[in-house]
Amino acid sequence: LGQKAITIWMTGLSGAGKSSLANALEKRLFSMGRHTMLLDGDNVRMGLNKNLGFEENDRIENIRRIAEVAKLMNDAGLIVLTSFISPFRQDRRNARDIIGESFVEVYVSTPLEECEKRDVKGLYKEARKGNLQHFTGISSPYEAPENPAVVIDTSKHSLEECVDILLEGLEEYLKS
Ligand code: GGZ
Repeated sequence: LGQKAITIWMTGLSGAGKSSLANALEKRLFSMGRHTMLLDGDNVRMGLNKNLGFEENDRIENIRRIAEVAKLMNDAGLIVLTSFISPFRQDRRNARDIIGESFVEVYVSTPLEECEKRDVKGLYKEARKGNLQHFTGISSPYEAPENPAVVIDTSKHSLEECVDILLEGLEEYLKS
């Protein structure tokens, strides 16, 4: 395909803007003639991983399977974008071990306060009320990356600005 097949691994809280960013970035990459595949909750947690929930062991398995799929797709030459909270450092390290050199970590660092204010699906409210167990940021930890390739806070820029920042940060990784 004449492109470097990397996995752009987005991590961040629920509501941080990972999916919107991944979708907008995918569109932009498409317009640049790149071949991509986006993995997110809609196509993975509804299918391949529909037997998994949000307890620690299920999240570990969720991330492991996503990493294995991303690797297969990289091997097929595709640029993969993943959009999962992936809250645990050890799991992201494991994903990096599976995917190898092609793994590029993007930290969507939108603060909890902002994510909770957005509360698009009302999940934070439910978690605060105690109706949702193991909710990341409320009743389950989020471990921020220590050395991500790019950091982007979606509360500080428009979506298109965020894509510009991402593309600039990813430029050296996308160069074939
Ligand atoms: C976190 C949860 C939970 C709990 C349901 N904790 O904002 P959303 O709705 O669309 O994104 C969240 C999504 C997280 O799934 P991931 O596969 O990305 O998580 S992980 O990487 O940690 O395995 C949220 C919804 O699922 N959701 N319950 N308890 N998010």
